[in-house]
Amino acid sequence: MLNERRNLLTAEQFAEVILNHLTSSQGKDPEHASIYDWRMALSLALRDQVIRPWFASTRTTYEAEAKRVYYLSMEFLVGRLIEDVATNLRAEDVAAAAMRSLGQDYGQVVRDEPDAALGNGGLGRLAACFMDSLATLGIPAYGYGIRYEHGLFEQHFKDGQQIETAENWLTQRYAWEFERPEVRYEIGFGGTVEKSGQTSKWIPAETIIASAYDTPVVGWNGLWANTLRLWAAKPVKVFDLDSFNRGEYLAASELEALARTISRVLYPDDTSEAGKELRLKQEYFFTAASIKDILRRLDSEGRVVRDLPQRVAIQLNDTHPAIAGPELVRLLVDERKLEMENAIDIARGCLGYTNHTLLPEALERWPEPIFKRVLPRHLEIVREIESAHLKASGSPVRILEDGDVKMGELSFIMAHKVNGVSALHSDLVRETVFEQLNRDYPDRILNQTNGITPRRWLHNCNPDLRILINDTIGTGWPADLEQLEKLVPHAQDAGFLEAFKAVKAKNKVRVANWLKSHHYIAVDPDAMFDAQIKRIHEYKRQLMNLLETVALWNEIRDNPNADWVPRVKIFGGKAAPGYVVAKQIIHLINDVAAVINADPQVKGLLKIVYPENYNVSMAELLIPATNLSEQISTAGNEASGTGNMKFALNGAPTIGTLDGANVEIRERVGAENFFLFGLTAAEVVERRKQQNYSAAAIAVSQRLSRALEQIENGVFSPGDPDRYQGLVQDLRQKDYFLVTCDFDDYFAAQRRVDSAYADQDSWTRMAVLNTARVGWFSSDRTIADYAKDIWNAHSLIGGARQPKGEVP
Ligand code: NTF
Repeated sequence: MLNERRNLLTAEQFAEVILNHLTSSQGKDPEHASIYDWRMALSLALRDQVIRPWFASTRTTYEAEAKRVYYLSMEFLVGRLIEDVATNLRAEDVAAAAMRSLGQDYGQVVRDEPDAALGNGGLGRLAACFMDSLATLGIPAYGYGIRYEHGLFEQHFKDGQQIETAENWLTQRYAWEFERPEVRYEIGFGGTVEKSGQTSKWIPAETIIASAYDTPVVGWNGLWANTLRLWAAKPVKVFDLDSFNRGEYLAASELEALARTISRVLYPDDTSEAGKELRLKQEYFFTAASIKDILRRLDSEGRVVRDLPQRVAIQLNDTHPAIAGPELVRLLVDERKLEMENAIDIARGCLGYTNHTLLPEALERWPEPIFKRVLPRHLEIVREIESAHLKASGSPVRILEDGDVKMGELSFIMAHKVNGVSALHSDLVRETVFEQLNRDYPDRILNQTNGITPRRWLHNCNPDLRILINDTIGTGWPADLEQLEKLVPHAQDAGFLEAFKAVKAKNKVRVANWLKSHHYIAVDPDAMFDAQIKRIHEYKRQLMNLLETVALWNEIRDNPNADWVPRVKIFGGKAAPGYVVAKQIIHLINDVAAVINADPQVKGLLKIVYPENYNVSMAELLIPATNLSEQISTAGNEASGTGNMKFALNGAPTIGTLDGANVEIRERVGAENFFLFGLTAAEVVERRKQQNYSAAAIAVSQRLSRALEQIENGVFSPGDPDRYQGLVQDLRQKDYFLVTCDFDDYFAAQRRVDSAYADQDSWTRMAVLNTARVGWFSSDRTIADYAKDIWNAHSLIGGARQPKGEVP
């Protein structure tokens, strides 16, 4: 058990470490160092402090013969790390003082760090929060993923439209990682399967190298550190000298370029066709490397494969690493000579699968011909897995169907536990996508409601609120977030409410200044900040928010003398490059913003801002400054949401539907502190069965009709009046996500928000109660429950908050 916190360095000592790195690692003297050099020196100095707990954790795990958790994820949306590491080491004051003593502005250096944008959205950010919580709870764990050279794209707006450029976070050195050139595995693709007697051997046609890069992830108080191991693709043969000598210079480097393609970019998850084969290769690449690494570690500890389920828990973050099942079975059967059924059982004993979406287009299916071309032996094994399943359960559900390999079914059948990510979502998983499989394996599905790390999402991103909370209830909450309940009585205390309001006001000024300096937009920090920041998707209904904005604009102009509550509508988010409708929605937001923001009649009352390139760091800035959190997806579509938790934690009440984790947030904060509207998931299903439901909804809503007509007649696109005809036609004729049906109720809920906001005391009380009552949504709670219910893994730090249940 580890329970000793190492003594912190003094600011003076730490300054010396920084200076040493500036000279020895960066090769600069203080006079000539750039902000980049200072940032590197600071990061490396912090990284040094993580090494000791990191080694100690590995040693402790080894000595305790503890079970390890392996979290396989195509995405880790890590963001910046300096503050994360500094605060988890409890060295933020020391680090800031050290930098000050060296004449540097700590905050500025912190903000110079580019985001590690190795993810799209919620799924990737969840993986990053889980890494923080695994380390905080002291559970031995590895995160395994891909070291994308370019992460997701960078978003720009040109004439209101999204433009994507390559994201270049790795053109600078990444201070946090250690390259492990000795940890490399050959990964094959394609080729043939050789049979001899009962045995099969895969002879791949093409081979590349998976090469490891390790980033230590230290938990709260610096007690424990795990590893995030990301794989980079490299060629087996780096350079072809023969081609070069023939003068074929491009050809000489071709092998390298081809191999590296595999770890170049992260595909936006919701596009359909593009790069299908490449994506399958990426999935196999990182999964196969991880499984090989897991087996190598098992071997090195002198264990046999029979022990796997006792030693190893592998969690599949969605279906992207689903090939882990067949790959593990392949290695056990073809290389370790186990019987097929035995191998399948052992693999299942290790595997858990988390489902993050019910959207059919996001449930992966690979056309058999592609699958066979890339992974011929795995296709045979999938057939074996399918027949073992059919035989054991008598189920009619197949993995191979209509010419596709269905990765959801494969993951379900190969996992001993399958979980959804909110109570509602898990129910829907049972009732819809996996209805039959749930009947076949009734104990397999369980719920694990998502969570967020309180370190990044309150302690670090909202320093003034942190101080206020510390002063009010003490400092235990970052490791035990439900202690925030102790704030509840303070919601009646006028002095506390004033202080809470002042924090929010200060955070809003910070955002107003940033909008002015970085985006040349002026906003009034006294206006209500109303934010919808997330990926742009039809089901998330940014379009409904925008229609409400247009309707409000009309209303204000019709009644200029009414008592309007000034609002700033903040949008943020990227659309997948191939998602045409989402990109049109972005264009429309920017077009509407241009017209409304230029209208003198609503000046000071209504403003739309949409800063480009939303990412984790922008969220950390915007969330603490937000008054109203928009969580308005069509019920039954948002698996959980985690932004909803971040806003509530930072004192922004939600306007939302009964979808995903909104349901549980509302139960906890209290219905009176949540602005509910809209159809329920069951009503959505019923409504979709009706004929012409959108036409009917539009017919009864004058406000909606008017807004739609304005958009389709070019009021917001005078130079190109037909620009949005298709978008509006779709709402009139189909409207799959029921924007029109929920519109009036949403508009009414927004007016309830207006009146509630007008009474600032009661609004602040609502905000406080949101903060006070969402402690349950800490990812520490989520991880403790995964450890108990799925992994049977345990904390190895004494005195830490233990996972509920038994501890060795
Ligand atoms: C997302 N899924 C869901 O859309 C969110 O509701 C949820 O909060 C996060 O996962 C985390 O569980 C995906 O990104 C994907 F890829 F599955 F569609």
